[in-house]
Amino acid sequence: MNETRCGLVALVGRPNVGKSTLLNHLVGQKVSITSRKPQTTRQRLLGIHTVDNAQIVFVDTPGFHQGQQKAINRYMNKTISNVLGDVDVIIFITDRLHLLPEDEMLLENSFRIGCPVFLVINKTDELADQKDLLPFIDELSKRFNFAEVVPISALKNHNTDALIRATIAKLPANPWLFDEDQLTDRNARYLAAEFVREKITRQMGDEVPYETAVEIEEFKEEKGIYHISALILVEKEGQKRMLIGENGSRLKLIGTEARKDMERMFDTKVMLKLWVKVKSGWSDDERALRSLGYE
Ligand SMILES: Nc1nc2c(ncn2[C@@H]2O[C@H](COP(=O)(O)OP(=O)(O)OP(=O)(O)O)[C@@H](O)[C@H]2O)c(=O)[nH]1
Ligand SMILES: [Mg+2]
Repeated sequence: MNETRCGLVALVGRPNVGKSTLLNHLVGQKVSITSRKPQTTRQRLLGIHTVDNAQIVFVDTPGFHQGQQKAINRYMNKTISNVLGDVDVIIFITDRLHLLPEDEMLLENSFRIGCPVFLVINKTDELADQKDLLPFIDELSKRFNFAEVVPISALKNHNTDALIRATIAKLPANPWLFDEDQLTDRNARYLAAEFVREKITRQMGDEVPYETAVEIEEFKEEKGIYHISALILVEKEGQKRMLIGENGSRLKLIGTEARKDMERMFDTKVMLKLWVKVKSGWSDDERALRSLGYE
């Protein structure tokens, strides 16, 4: 067998450009939650793709944003700069054909690292004419020295193979960091909590998701069945009422959807119980964040 290659590859970009959708396609399984709402991903998560002699360790990051100043938002931006410190390739993702101030900042920080930086233009399925890409690519390539430029559609899985090939070409010769069948560094408890948070984000109006955290209180296996109990923390009493819904209908729907994802991921039957509790101020309280696992 050839010499093994392995490296860390960061996926960075503004909120909502499709980083987690892309990660899931690259890994071939949903390990990172996604939604139409910005700031869905809160913590760094690895997605591992092993093929032939190469292991690509993709790092999904929270969307880089400016403006919000709560502890949770600061934590999310800090996560990105920590990740950038030790990666072998940076994949910068955008979903529109001009740069916003956040993009400029992120690009400057990325090029400062010194590793190859790829430009990935996502959501090409939404373009009226693929030719519109060219002037944007031209202009950006004059300003920045991208190692690769790859237009893709993460959703439709277009051109993601080209991205994988280009990435492998930049990986250093290294022993693999993970077993070849491992897909993520996160454990089952973490994924279970995230699946619940995804359903809340997808099913609730704008305010609730940002003020929600999910904590797994019980996770045990009995006769091949996983018994999982999750506590949903919200900031306000009204949010609790909305989440529970009339006669518990909303919470039930969230639970059913989350359970299906868990059963797919863990490949076993799951009994899921959900609880909702008001804990005001958790999202702006450093200690509360730590106790929820945002380290
Ligand atoms: N049309 C289209 N939509 C896409 C594509 N990729 C992602 N999306 C959608 O864009 C939205 C955001 O996707 P995410 O993967 O959650 O984006 P993200 O960059 O991880 O967002 P944050 O975690 O909030 O930073 C979702 O509704 C996706 O379905 C694509 O190639 N085409
Ligand atoms: Mg994400």
